[in-house]
Amino acid sequence: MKTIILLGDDIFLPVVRYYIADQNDVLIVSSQSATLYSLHAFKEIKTRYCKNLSSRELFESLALDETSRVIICFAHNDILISCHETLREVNKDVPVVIMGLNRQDFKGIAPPHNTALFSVEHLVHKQLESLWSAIDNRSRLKRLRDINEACENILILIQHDPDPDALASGLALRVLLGRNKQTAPIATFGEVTRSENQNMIRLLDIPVMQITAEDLKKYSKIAMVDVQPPYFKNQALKADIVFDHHPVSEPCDAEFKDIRTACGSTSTILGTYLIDGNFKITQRLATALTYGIKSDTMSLERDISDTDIEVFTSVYPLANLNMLRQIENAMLAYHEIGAFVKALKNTTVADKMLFAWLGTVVNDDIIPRVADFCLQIVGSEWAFVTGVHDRKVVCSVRNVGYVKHAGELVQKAFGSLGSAGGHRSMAKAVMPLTQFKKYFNIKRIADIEKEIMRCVLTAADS
Ligand SMILES: [Mn+2]
Repeated sequence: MKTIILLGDDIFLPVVRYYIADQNDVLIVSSQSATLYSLHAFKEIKTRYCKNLSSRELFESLALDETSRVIICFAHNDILISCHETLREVNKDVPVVIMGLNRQDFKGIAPPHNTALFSVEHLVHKQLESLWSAIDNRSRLKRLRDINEACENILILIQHDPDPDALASGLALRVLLGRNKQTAPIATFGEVTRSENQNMIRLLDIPVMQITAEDLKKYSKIAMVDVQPPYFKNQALKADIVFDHHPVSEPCDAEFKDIRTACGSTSTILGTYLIDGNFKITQRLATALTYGIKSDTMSLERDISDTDIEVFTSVYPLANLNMLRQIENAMLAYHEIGAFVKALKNTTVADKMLFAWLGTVVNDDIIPRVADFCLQIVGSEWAFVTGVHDRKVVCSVRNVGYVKHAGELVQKAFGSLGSAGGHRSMAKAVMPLTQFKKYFNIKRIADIEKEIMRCVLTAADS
């Protein structure tokens, strides 16, 4: 294949020189004899001097066809345009890459399907950004290691009913710390209730220890993943290490913290450390991370960032997809089906907003699951599912993503009553039951739903 490079400016020489090293039939055309002279050392490269790189005669003499390739390199917009136009007058079929320094150089060029634009600025910018963030991650990793080295054991604490993202993050953190089940156990104050999550624990061998506040004394440090200290309000816990993607409700003074709300999962955040730190990602870890990211982002459909996609793309090919299917193929337990039935009997739709009431629930984990489900009901762009759990009113919110910001709406509606916030399409409000009843002067808990609706509709209107 013949490659012709029209070298308008010397500045591109180092860029193309690396490229042509592995091409076999290259002709470099330049209007600067000094440039061509500098290429004489490379015997295999053919060169040609041409005073006017936009001239019709030049392109006619090159005998181009669709099997050739042309790279046009200019640092000036006007010459780039005239060179490309003349080339296209002579030959419409040859594939062309136009190389400029920055995007400004492409102004006024409407590339046909077989012309592509490439700016050095874009390449460098993208590459540098990713290098800086890799360095950032490695520096943080070093700090993490320093903390880690100074202690005997670390407890990895996750939420009360751990979900796949928390389990995968726990496993990833243990790998980052270079520890095992004994010196860095994953623990919860609650228990794993969902059958998918129990499957994940069994198939990927991620045991979760059930602990009490008493047990905490046995550990030199506490790391929290996918959760932050305010979650454990009653226990007044202090964390030494925090990795999370949930919004910060109260700042915490952990020795090490990495909280990125732009990420769709905590698995994503830990995944970047594994990748940038060149850790070996085993099939087991890759399967866990893939499932962690998938389940928190509804298979990359909800509240994701470029980082989520990058990490997912790295771990997915390493994962055991058969095992993933086995984990996901979980059934609903009978008591869980009850919550769905109850929700469907108690729905109200107003302004494409679906409200469902679950009453008192045994596990608060069922509330977001019902909310996910309700969003599939025709005509609903929003789902607000409310239940009472542990003397708190919990309202789980989902939306289709192209409407108002869920976190902001929930904050506006319930911010003064408890903790309220979240992402673009998923959010949550947790409000103490006693204060809620007092504030709205409610006697029966069945009247809570009415007030939830009123608050939401008022906030949505303002
Ligand atoms: Mn999560």
